[in-house]
Amino acid sequence: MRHNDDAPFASFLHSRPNQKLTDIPVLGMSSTQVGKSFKHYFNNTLGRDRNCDKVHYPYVALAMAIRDRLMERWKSTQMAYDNADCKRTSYLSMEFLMGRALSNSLLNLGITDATTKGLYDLGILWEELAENEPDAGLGNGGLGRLAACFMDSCATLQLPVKGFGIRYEYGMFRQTIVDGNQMEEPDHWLRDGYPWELERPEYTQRVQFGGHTEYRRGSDGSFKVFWVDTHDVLAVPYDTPIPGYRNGTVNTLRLWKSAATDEFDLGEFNAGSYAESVGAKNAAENITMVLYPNDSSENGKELRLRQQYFLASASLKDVIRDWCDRSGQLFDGFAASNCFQLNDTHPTIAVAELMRLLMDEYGLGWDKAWEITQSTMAYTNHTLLPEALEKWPVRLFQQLLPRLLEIIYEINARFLRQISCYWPGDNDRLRRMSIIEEGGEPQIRMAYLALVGSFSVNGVAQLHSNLLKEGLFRDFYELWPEKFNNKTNGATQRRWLASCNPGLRGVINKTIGEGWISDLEQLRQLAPYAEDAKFRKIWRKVKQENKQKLAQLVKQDCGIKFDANAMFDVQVKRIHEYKRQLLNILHVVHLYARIKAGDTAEWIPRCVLIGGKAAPGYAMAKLIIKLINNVADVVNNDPDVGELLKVAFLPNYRVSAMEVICPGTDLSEQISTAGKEASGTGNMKFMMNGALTIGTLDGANIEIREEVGDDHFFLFGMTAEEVMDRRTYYNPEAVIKGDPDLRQVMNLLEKGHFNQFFPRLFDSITQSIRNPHDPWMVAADFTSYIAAQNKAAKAYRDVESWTRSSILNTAMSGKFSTDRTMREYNEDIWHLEPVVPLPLG
Ligand code: 26W
Repeated sequence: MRHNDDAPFASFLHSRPNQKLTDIPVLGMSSTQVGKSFKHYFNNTLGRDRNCDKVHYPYVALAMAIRDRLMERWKSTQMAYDNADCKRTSYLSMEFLMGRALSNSLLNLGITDATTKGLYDLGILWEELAENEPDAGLGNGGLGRLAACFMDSCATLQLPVKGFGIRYEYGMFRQTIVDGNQMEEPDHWLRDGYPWELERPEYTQRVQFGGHTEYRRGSDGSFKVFWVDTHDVLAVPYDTPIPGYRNGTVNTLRLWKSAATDEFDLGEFNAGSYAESVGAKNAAENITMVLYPNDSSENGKELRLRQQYFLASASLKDVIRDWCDRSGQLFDGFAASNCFQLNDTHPTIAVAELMRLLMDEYGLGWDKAWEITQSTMAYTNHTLLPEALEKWPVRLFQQLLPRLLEIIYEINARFLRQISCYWPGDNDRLRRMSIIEEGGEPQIRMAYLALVGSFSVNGVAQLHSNLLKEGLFRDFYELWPEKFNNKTNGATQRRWLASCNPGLRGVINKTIGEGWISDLEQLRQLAPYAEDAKFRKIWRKVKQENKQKLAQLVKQDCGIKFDANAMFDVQVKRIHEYKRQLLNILHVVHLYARIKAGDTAEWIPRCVLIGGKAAPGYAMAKLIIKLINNVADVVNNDPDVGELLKVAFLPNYRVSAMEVICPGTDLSEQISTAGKEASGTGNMKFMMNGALTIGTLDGANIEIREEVGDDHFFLFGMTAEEVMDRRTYYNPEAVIKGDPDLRQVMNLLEKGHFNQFFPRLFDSITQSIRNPHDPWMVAADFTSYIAAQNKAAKAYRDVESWTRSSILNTAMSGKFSTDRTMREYNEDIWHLEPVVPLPLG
C-alpha cells in the first residue's frame, strides 16, 4: 500500500522544473569504499563465495560497483540538461565500436588507483578482471570507432550529445585463421549479460513496416495521410553511460533492441495456429540480431534497410517525445533546440522519417516540416569509394516503407524543380542530381537524399573534403557551396594513450603534468625533451616494455616469437584492396628475397605484423589474408631467415587488441592508394603512441605529416592527383620490367613459391597487379615504397635519432584529439552550450 495514492510514483524525485538532486546518495570513491561495494555485489547480489573460480563474477561485481558511481552522475547530468532546457545533438549511427568499458570508466571517474588498491587489498589484480570483459564490437572499423571516440569527447566537453544506435545481439564476427584462411564465428557478446547497460522499457517506441497509405479527411476537414495495415515492431532502448573525463558529466548512448508487439498472438492464436503466431515474433526480433560485416558495399539486403529505418524512426520518435514532454506539441522552437548528425548515409532515411512524423503525426504542413528537417539534419561522409555509396531499390521501399517512398518522391520533385530554375534546360544535370537513379531497376541514392535534406555536409579530412567537392558531390557543391565543410577526424587520448599506455602516461605526467589528458595540444611541451638524452632513454625503456607486451600477444595468438629488439612494423585495419595490405606483403617478399641472396649488410631485423578482418563475401580480401599467412609460413620457417625477419597475421583484430598494439609499434603502415582512404584514425593512435608513419599522401596522413614535419615521416607514392592522371596511361607491365626488385618479387609469387602444393592459388592477385586497370595501382607505388622502407630501416639503426622522432610524433599529435574534432563540430554545426551537471548530494 502506498501512503499517498494521489502522488505520482517516486514523486520525491519529481521536482521539475529546476529539480535538485538532494535524494541521490553520494557513493565514496576511496579504495575501501570501492572495495566494500565490490564485496557487496560479489557476496550479496551475485551470491558467490571464495569457491568461485570464474573470473566472470568478480568482474561483474566490480562493474556493478563502478556503475553505481556512474549512475548518480548520470542522473545529475540529465537533470542539468533538462533544467538548462538546452539545445541537444542526436548522433545517429548504425555502428558504435565501444570496446571495453571498465578501464575507461575508472580512468574517467578518476578512481583507477583507488580501485587498484581496493581490489589488491582483497587479493585481486583488477587487470585480470578487466581482461574478462568482452569487447562491445558493434561496428566494422573506422566509422564505428570514431563514433565511440566522439561520445567520449562530447562527455568530456560537457556537450549535450546523445548517441543513438542499434543493440546488435551479435556484433562483428570473431575471426579465426584455419590453414591460413579466415573463418567467421558469431560474436554472442551479450551471452553472459552486459552490466553496463540499463534497459528503459518505459521509453519503448513503435516502428511501422509494410502496409499501404490512405488519404482521408481528418477531423479538422483537411486531407491527411494514413499509413495503415502495417506490421509494427517495438524498439526497446538500452542506455549505456558515457562518462566525461573527471568532470561529473555522464552522457548517454541509447541502443535499440527490436521486440514483437503484444498483439501478434491474438488472431492466429484464436484460430488455432499458436505455434505459427509465436513464430512470427522472430521476424520482429531478427531486426537487431546481427551487425552487417561489410564496410564498403551493401547489396540491397532487405534486413539492412529494416535496420536503418528501425534506428531512424525509433530515435526520432524518442527525441520528439522528449521534446513534447518538455515543450508541449509546439514545434516552433524545435529546430533551434535540436540537431541530428547522420554518421554516413546509413541513417539517412531519417530525413524522410522526420518529414513523415511532423506532417502525418503532428499535423505540420510540408513547408514548415521541410524547414525544420533542413535546419536540423547534418551529414558526414566517410568514404570516396563509389561502391560504398548506398542505393536502395525503389521496389524495396515500395514494399517496406511505402509512405517514406511517397515523401522521397515529393522531396525529389521539389528539388528537381529548383535545379531546373537554376540551370534551365540542363537535363543531364537533372538526371545526374536526381535522388532517384532511373534505369532497369530504379534506385534511391541515399547520399543525395542526405545532401538535399541537410544544412551541413562534411568530409573527415582536408583532402577528403576537397575531393568530395571536386568529384563525388561536385554538382551539389556548385549548388550549395555553403553547406560543405571539413572536420578532420581524431581519436580520444583517454583510451588511446592514457588508458592503453600507462607506461608512457606516467612518463608524460612526470614531465609536463596531466593537463594533456583533457587538452592534447599540451603534448607540445614534450618537444624540447626530444633533445634530452636521459629523457630519450626513459622513452625507449617504455617502448621496449610495450613491445614486450605486444610480443606476448603475438606469441599467444599466432604462436610466433617476436624479438623486442627488432623493428615492429605494423598494419592493422580492415582488409581491403585500397588499403593495400598487398603492397606491404610485396615488401616482405622483397626482404625475404634479399635475405636469400645474402644481401643483409647492416640489416635491421623486422617483425611485421598484419591484422584485420575481411568482409565474409569479399573473396579478394580473403585471398590476401591467405597470401599473408602463406608468406609468413615460409619466412618464419626458413632457417636462412632466422631472426632477421618475422611475419605474423594477428587473428581477430579488435579494439582491445589495438590497445596493446599501438603502444608497442615502431612503424605505422598507412599505405592506401592516394585519394581512397577518407581519413584513417589508426594512423593517429599510432602517432600519439610514438610510432613513425610510413605513408602516402592520403586522408589524414597529410595532416599528420604537416604536424610532425617531413623529417619524422616516411613519405612515398603518388599523390591523389597523380593517381587520377596516371589511370589513362597506367602500364604495370612496364613498371615491373623496369624494377628488378619488383620483377623478382613477382617471379617468386608467380612461380608458386608460397603455394607449393596449390598451384595457381594466387593467380588472381598477381593478375590484378599486372592489370592496367588495377584501381589500386599497387605496382606503381612499389619502387618508392621500397625506397621509403629502406630509409625507415636506416633511420631505425640510429637509435637516438629514431627516439627523437618518436617523441616528436607524440608531441605533435595534439591536433588529432577528438576533443578538437568535437569542438569544431560544435562551433560550425551544432552550436551547443556546455552544461555543468548538478552538484551531487
Ligand atoms: C554499405 C556498408 C558500409 C559500411 C560502412 C559502407 C561504408 C562504411 C564506412 C563508410 C566505412 C568506414 O568505416 N569508413 C572509414 O571511416 C573512418 C572514420 O571517418 C575513416 O577514418 C576511414 O578512412 C574510412 O574508411
